[in-house]
Amino acid sequence: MTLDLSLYLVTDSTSAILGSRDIYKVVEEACKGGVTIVQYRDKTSDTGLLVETATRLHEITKRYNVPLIINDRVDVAMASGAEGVHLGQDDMSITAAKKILSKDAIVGISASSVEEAVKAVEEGADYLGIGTLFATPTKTNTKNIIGTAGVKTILDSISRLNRTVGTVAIGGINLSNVQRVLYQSAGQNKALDGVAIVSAIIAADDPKSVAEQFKQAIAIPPPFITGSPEISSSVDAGALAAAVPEVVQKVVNCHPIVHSMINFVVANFVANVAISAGLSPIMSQYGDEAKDLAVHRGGLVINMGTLTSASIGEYLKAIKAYNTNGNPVVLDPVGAGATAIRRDAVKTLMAGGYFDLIKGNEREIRQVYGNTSNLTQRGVDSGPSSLNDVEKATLARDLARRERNIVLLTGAVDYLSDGYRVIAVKNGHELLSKATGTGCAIGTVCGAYMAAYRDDKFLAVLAGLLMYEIAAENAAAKNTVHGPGSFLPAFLDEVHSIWGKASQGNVTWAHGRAKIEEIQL
Ligand code: 3NM
Repeated sequence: MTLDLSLYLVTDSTSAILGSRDIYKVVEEACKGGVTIVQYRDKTSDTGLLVETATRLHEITKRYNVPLIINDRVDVAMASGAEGVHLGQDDMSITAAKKILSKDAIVGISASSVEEAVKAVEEGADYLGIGTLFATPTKTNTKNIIGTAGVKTILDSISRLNRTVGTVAIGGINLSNVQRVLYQSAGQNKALDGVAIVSAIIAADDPKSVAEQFKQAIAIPPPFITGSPEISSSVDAGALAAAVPEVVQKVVNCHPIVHSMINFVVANFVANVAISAGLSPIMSQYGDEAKDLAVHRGGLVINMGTLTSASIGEYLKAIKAYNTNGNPVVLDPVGAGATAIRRDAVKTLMAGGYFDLIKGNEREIRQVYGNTSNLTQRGVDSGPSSLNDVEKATLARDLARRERNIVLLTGAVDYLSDGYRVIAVKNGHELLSKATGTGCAIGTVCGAYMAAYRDDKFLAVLAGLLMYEIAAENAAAKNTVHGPGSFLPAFLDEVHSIWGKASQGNVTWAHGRAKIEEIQL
């Protein structure tokens, strides 16, 4: 039997998951639906019952040409004729299991860190069960919750070894996140070979149909992958700048809807910026509304500036709706490092959905990346910078590469990266930092730009940002502007003026204005 790990079913006989269903029936239905390998996992039954159940399961899986793997117990695998074992870190070693089992037996092992994974590959494991990916009620005594970023780190490390090994991720995988998991956890040279699923199939009313839906989902990229982003490590800043006016024209002519779950301090200002920029804003905080809003070709912005105990659940519902419809989502992790609640919120949101763009100041982006030694954030301000230009550019690139998205690190100089290209944007004006809402509105503008210009979301964000910052420069240059109070209305006027020109196909507003340069790292 060939080892196809693409849809790996792990059984669970507990009342919480299997309930009163018949394990044989569930496994047979799952095989009919297309699972490619089955692990019998039962932590409590006596050996006699384990062997009896494994033997009956093996009769079923053989009929579908699906290998059966036994959790933990080499003796049960041998007695039942199963094709292999799955070992935990505290079980018999791979070497010992290989000595006892037949030559072609499959030996897999759980790995939750780079060290465990590398050791397992060196000892000859046939595959690794990498996890725990996301927190899951199915197994609560897990060692590490590693997320897609942790899986990617492990894949990158083992891809450098001179032995290949199969890989599946496990923990909290379901139909709504499986495509994102496969997409975001892919390493530079090695992607997962499959996903391991317990409750999403075992507890399903119709395991066959759910297995079929997994097969379909696994076969195609996630819906939020639009256009054909050209991954190139070098940037022609001049060509990017030249492309911007046409992107702005296309966006304003689309009049895209932008749904901002934004903080209450700035909601009115941000809605006014959006209208002035030719966008169609809605400021709903009600997650269930997203189902209806996400069907339009619009964007969603999650801005956690005034987080409440109810916010996270509402955000997650909305993110799911936009991810499912393939429409862009922006994360603006306002004050991400300021409190323990916000630090946890960032982790929950990142585990709960895909963000096409993460936009934040230096401290926020560092917090999202997890690079927070010597870092405390007081309130929502960025505070003094502790990174130099190269470090900021590197941070933006590394976060974007890890999440497979776009990162905009804002400041006096903004750094924009898609994980490969990095550009510094030196446009804008100091007065933008003297009033609330001016940073938040960038998230809303960029969400709308990505929604309306899908061919290249990196260029879309750059276009939104340049439109915005050139408008700020124009406003600040007016002789009626003396400070933040007079700047804000002038800024809205200038955003509106660029909209007017762009909608007529007049591109002069952008001539010679972009101050962007490629950063070579
Ligand atoms: N092993 P579900 S997590 C069996 O981290 C198991 O090694 C894990 O269940 C690990 O698909 C897990 O229902 C349970 O979330 C996964």
